[in-house]
Amino acid sequence: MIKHFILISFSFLLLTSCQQKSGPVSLEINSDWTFKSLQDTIWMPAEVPGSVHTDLIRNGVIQDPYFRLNELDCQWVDKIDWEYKTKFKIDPALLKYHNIELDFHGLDTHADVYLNGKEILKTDNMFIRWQIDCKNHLIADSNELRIVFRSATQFGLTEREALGYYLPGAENDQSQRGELGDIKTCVFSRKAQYHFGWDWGPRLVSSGIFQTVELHAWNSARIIDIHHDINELTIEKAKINLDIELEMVEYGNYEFELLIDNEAYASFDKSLKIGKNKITLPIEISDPEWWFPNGMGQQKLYKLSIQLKKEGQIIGQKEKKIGLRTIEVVQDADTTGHSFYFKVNGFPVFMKGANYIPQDIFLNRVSDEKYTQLILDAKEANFNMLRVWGGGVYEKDIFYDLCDEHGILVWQDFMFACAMYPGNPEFIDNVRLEAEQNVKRLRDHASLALWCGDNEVLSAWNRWGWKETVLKEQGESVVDTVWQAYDTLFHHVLPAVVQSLDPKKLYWTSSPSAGFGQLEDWKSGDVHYWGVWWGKEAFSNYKTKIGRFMSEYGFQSFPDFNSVRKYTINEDHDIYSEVMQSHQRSSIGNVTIDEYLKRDYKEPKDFPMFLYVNQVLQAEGIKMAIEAHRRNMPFCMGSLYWQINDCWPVASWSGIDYYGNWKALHYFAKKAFEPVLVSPDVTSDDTLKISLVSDLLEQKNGILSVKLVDMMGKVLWGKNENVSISANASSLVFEMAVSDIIGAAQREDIFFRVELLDENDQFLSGNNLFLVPVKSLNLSRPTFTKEVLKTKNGFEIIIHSDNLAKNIYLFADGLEGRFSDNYFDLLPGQSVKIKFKTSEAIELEIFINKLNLYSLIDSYEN
Ligand code: BMA
Repeated sequence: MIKHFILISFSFLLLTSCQQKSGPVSLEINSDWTFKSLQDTIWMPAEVPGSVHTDLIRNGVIQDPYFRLNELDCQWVDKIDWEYKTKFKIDPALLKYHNIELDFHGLDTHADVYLNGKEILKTDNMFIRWQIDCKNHLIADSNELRIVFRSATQFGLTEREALGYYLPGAENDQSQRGELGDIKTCVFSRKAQYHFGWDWGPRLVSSGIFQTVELHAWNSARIIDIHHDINELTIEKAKINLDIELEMVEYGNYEFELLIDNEAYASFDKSLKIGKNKITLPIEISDPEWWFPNGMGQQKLYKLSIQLKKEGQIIGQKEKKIGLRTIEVVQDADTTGHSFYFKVNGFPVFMKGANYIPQDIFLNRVSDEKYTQLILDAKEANFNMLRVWGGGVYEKDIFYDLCDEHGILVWQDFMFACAMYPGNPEFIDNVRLEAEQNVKRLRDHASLALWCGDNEVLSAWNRWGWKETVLKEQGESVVDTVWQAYDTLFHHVLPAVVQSLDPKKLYWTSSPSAGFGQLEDWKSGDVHYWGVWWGKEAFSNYKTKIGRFMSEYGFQSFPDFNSVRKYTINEDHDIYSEVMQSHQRSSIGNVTIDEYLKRDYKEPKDFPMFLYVNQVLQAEGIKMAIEAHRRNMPFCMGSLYWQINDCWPVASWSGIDYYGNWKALHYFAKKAFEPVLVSPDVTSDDTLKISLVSDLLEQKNGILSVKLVDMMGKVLWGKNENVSISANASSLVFEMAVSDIIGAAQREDIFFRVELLDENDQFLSGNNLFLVPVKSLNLSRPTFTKEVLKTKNGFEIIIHSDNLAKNIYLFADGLEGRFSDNYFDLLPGQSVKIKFKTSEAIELEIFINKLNLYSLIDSYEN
C-alpha cells in the first residue's frame, strides 16, 4: 500500500508571459534519409537507425559481410568518409516554441552535423547522447539535416601519430585484416572496441546513425531526469528520496504531480528559478514489495510518474520503474584474503550467469525481440547475473529494463578492454562526459549491481609483458606516461563519477583484480581463469582453480550444422577450410578444440558430427566448472562463464549462437545453475563425494539416492540417505571410496546416477558421473523408440531407450525452432518427452522426416 504524502504547497508566484502555452512536442527524424560516400555524387536510400554497412548491403553495394569471406571485401568502407541527409518539414507553429533541440541518441562516431548548411555539432563518442539546441537554425517548412561521418580508422591513424609514443596492447584489433599492417587504431576513438575485431568477432568498423534521431520542442521548462535513492528498506516501509532535475527557461510557479503505479501520491507547487533546478521529494511506501534477483523471489517494479504542469497544462513528464532492494559487495577480511560477494536485501547471493557482448556488429539490427529473447534465455537458464563486458557498448535502455523485469543483475564494465588508452586532456574529458551520462542513465535500474573500470587492462599492463615491452622499446618516461593515463582514467576519473552520481554502488577498478589497483591474486576479488583453453590445462583443473568470484572462464564450440549452413556453402564444411577458419578468430581456436576433443572423445566421423561433439565437449567442460564453483560456496560466490552470446556467426565461447540457437552449453548451464543441485565428484584420491548446493533461503529435508548402474540400467549398488539441504549453502553429504562401491566392475561399463528427492519423493535434481573419459566407455547403440505428436506450438517427441543413450542429439534439419532439452544422457529404460517449439507452420510428416535423433555413438560409428 502506498502511504499518501502530505501535500506540500510552495509559494505561488504569478507570472505573466506572452509565451506560447503549448505542451511539449517530440518528432522522430528517422525517415527519408539518403547517403553516399563523401566523394560520390549519387545519393542512395538509407535507413535510420542504421549503419553505413547495412545501408550498403541494402543497396547491393556490398554483400552480407557475415557470409563466407565477404567481410574481406568490405574493408574499404571504413577508410572513407560518408554523409547522410534528410529533409523534414516543420510546422510554423512549432517554431514558436522557446526551445527546440535535436536529440541524437547514438552517432557512430566522428560526426559533423549540419542543419540547413550550418554546422551545429561535432561528435566524437558513440556512447554519448548528443542533444543540441537548433531553434535558431530551423526554418518553417523544409529543413535539411546532413551528417558527415569521418572515418574512425583515419581518425585513429592521425591521433596515433599525434600522440608521440606507441600504446601497447589492442591485440584484438585485427589491423592486418583491415589492411593496416600492425597499426592498431581502436583505442583512439570512443567507439565500441569490438568493431575493430575481436577473438570472436569480425573487423567491421561501422559508422552511421545507429540510434534514433528526435526533435524536441518545449516551452518554459522541462524535466531532465528523475533519480531515486533508497534510504531505508524494511518489511514495513521503504523510504526513498526522489530527485527531480529540471531546466527552466521561465521563472515562475510550477505544479507537480507524482503517481506511483498510476495512483496519485503527491502534488505540490513550487516556484523555480531560471536555469537548472533540483527538487528532492521524500517518498514513503508502506509494506513494500521487494525486488529480488531471479530465483530468489519476485521482481516487483514500482512505476514512478512525475508530471510537470504550468497553469494546469502538462508541460513535461517522466517515468521510471524502480525496484526496491539493497545491494552491496561484501569484501570482508578472512583467513584467505577478502570475500567478494553480492548481498541483496541482506542475503548473500551466489551469482550465476555469463559475460555478455553486443548482439551484432551493426547495433541497429538488434531488435527489441532479440533483446527480449536473450534475457528470457538467461532467465530460463537460471542466470541471475550478466556482465556487460567492456569491449562492447553500454547497452540500450531496453536491455536493462528487461534485466529489471526478469531479475538479472548487471555487472557493468565501462567501455575499455585489453588495451592501454591515451591520456591527453581531450580524451579524458570525453571519457568523463561519457561516464557521467551513462552512470546517470543506468544507475536507477534495480538490476545494476556494480561498475567496473575496465576489462583486463590492469592485468595486461602488469602481467602480459606490455610494461616490459614499452620499457625496452620506448623507455621509462613512456612507461610513466602510459601508466599515468591508466591511473587518471581508472583510479581517478571513473571512480569520481561513480562516487558523485551513484555513490552506493561499488566501483571495481578492473576485472580481474583483487581490489582497487591490486592485481588478481585469487585470494580476494574476481578471477579470469583461462588455464583451460589458453593454457591447455585439463578440464579437471576447473575443480581446483577457484577464486572468490569467477568472472571469466570458457571453452569454444562452433554453432550447430543448421547455423553453419547459413553462413557457408557445402564446400566450406571443414573447420580448416578458408571460410570456417575465417569464422574462427581465436589464434589457437581450431587446434585447441581438436586437442581437447581427442582427449575425451573418439574422432567424429564427419563435419556435422564434429560440430555436435564439439558442443558436447564445451558443455561438459563448463558444467564441470560451474558445479565446482558452486560446490565451493561461500569461498567462491560467483560463476560467470565467457560468454552467453555472439555478434556474428562464428566459432566462439558462446552458449547461444548468433542466430539465437542454444548450443549444448546453454542447456547444460540451465541444469548446472538450478536452484538446488546435486553435484557428484570423484576426487584425485578416488573418492566419490556428493555435495548439495542450494540457493534457496530455507533449509529443506530430502533423500539422496546414489546408484551405480551399468549401461543397461542394472543397479549394481545403491544407497538412499536422508539429507538436510542447507539454505543458501553448499554441503558435502556423501563420501565413499570409489573402489569400495564398484568392486570388480569395469569402469568403462558403469556410471554413478545420483538423485535428490524432496520429502515427498519429488525429483529435485539429478546428475550422472562417469569414471573414465567418454571415449573409453563401452557404449552400445541405443534401442531408440520415438513417437512424434503435433502440438499447438510445434511438436512433442517421446523418446525411449533400453540402454544408455549418451548425449542425445535431436536435430531438426533446416527447421527453425527450439527443443526443450537436448544433448542430455537418456538413462537406460527411461522415457522422456521433449518439445520442439516453432513459429513455422510445419506438417507433422515433414517434421518427422526432418527430425534426426542421434546419440554419441553415431558421432563415430556408421
Ligand atoms: C576474455 C575476454 C575477451 C576475450 C576472451 C576470450 O578475457 O575479456 O577479451 O574474447 O577472453 O579470449
